[in-house]
Amino acid sequence: IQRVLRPGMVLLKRYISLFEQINIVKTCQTLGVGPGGFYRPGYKDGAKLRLNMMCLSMNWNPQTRNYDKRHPIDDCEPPSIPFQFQMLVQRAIQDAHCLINKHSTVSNAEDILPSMSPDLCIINFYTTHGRLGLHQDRDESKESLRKGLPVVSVSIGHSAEFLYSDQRNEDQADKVVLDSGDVLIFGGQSRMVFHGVPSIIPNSAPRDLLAETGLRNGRLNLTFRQL
Ligand code: MD3
Ligand code: FE
Repeated sequence: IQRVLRPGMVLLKRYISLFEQINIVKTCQTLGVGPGGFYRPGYKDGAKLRLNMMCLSMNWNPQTRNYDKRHPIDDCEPPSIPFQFQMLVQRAIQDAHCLINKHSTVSNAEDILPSMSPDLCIINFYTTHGRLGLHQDRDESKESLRKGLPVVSVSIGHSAEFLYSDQRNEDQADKVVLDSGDVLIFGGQSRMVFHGVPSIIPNSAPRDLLAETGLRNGRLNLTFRQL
């Protein structure tokens, strides 16, 4: 049930094996504790985001909306993006291209969904009360946005409702559920779409994933971008 939701927006359902999901959680747990790790960011107006965040390779700061070589709280240099994550992103884009070729008559899937090589990974951790309001991601470079270089998003743990829309309005938004192991790719024409996570669905994670990782009531979302 892999789907092209819109031009440039591809959902690869249950794409990541349970084994690989467990590895990703363990990697995030190892990288996420201590200096350079997860923290609860705030916006410019002082409001806190309803999630914990950490970044790999570069830091993105929600408060300044700038990129930085160092962690906003403890001044550490961020860990690099593990090779295993880089490979996953390349494979997902390739498979999205195959899907686009199957469902359209374009000569080159690259024209609908360009390839990219990530130099930033943002890891969001939501508990069951976590949420993220509708927003656009437009802090990447002008070239990156102009080319429609995609964001590749990986969901692990409890499922989330995900809204996306051409407008900032939640009532007109389309909704899909993102389950553990799903990969969602946003590029080309869909790169500037409004999107958000209105709620996390409690007790929806694979039981074996919780047993192996102690993820308890959380959801991890990894987004890969090229700045
Ligand atoms: C569409 N994260 O990190 S992932 C974000 O579940 C973000 O944590 C959500 O929105 C989360 O900025 C949604 C799907 C996603 C990520 C980035 C996008 C959709 C996107 C960028 C542009 C358009
Ligand atoms: Fe976003």
